[in-house]
Amino acid sequence: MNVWLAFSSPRICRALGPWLPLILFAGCSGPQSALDPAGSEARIVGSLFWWMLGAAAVIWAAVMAIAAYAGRQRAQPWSDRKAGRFILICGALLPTILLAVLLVFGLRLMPALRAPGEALRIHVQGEQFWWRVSYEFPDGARIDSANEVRLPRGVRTEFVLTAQDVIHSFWIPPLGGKMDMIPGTTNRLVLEPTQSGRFRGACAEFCGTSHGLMNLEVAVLEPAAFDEWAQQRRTATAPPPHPGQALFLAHGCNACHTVQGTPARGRIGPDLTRLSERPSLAAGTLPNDAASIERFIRDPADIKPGARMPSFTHLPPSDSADIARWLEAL
Ligand code: HEC
Ligand SMILES: [Cu+2]
Repeated sequence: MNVWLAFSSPRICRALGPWLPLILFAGCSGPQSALDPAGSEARIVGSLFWWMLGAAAVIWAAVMAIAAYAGRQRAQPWSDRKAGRFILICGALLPTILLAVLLVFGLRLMPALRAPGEALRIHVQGEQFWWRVSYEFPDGARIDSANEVRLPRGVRTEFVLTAQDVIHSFWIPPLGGKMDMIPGTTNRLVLEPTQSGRFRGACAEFCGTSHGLMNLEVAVLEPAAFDEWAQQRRTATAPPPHPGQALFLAHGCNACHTVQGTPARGRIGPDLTRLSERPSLAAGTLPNDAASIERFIRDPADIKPGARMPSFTHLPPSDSADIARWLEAL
C-alpha cells in the first residue's frame, strides 16, 4: 500500500501527526550521522549542537511568553516609558545576554578542535568525483590509495586537504566537522577517532553532476591492526599472475591507473592497488565485486554521470570479464 495515501485521511493524520517528528530521529544514528559521535571532534560538535538546540528551545519559549504577555488585552494602554523599558529588556538585553553566553560557550570549544596532530598524516585530494588518498608516515614512506581511509583508533591524525579541479568538501560526520578542499590551497583538519568500526564520509560541497556519488569509506582500526596493514602495504608485492593483468595493460588502463607491483603507473584515475580491500567501488557507488567492476569499466558514465573515465563498451566481453576478475582479486 502507498504510505502517503494513508496520510490523506484526516483521522489518521490527526492520530499520527504529533508523532511525525519522531521519525526524524531515525537519522540520529548510523555510519554517517553527526549525532552518533565516534571521535573526539564529533563529540565536541555534537555537544555544541545539543546546547544550541536547548538554547533555541528556551529562546522560542521566551519569545512566545513575551508575545502572549505583550498581546494581552488591557483596560489602560501602556505609558511610553513602560513600553520603552519592556522593549529594551525583552528585545535587546535578554537576547544579547543569551547570545553572548552561547558565543563564549562556542569559542571555548574551539582550541580543542585546533590541537595539532600526531605521527600520521593523510593527504586527501578531492577529484571529480572521487578521493585521492596518500598516507605519509614519519619516516617519509607513502602509501597511495583512493576512496577509502584507514585510521588507527585513538591517534590524532592530520588530514592535508586539497582539490584538483573544483571546490569539494571533506566531511566524515561521525568523526568531526567538515573542511573545504580548495584548488591551490591546503587546508588542515585533525581528527581523533575514539571507536573502531566502519563509517562513511561524503563530499559536502556541490562539485558537479556526480557530487551525490562521491562518498568516502572510513575504517577505524585498532592501532596494532592498523600498523600490520600499513606494514603490509609498504612492502609492495606483485599480484599473482592472471590473464587480466596483460589485458589491463593492453587496453591502456595503465595510462590512468596505478597497480603496485605491475608496470601500471598512471596517476589520472584512482590507484587500484589492492582494490579488493575497499568495501565499495567508485567512491561508494557500487558494491566491490567482479560483476560491478565489469559494469563500471564498460560504461562508467552510465553509473556516474560526468565521470572522468572513458567508456570501454568496445572491449570484447571476455576481456572486460578477465580484467574485472583480476581487479577483484587484487
Ligand atoms: C582517461 C583515464 C582513465 C582510463 C584510460 C581508465 N580509467 Fe578507470 N578511472 C578513471 C577515473 C577518473 C576514475 C574515477 C571515476 C569516479 O569515480 O568518478 C576511474 C575509476 C575506475 C575504477 C573504480 C576505482 C575505485 O576506486 O573504486 C576502476 C575499477 C577502473 N577505473 C578501472 C579501469 C579499467 C579496467 C580501465 C581500462 C579498461 C580504466 N579504468 C581506464 C580514469 C581512467
Ligand atoms: Cu566533490
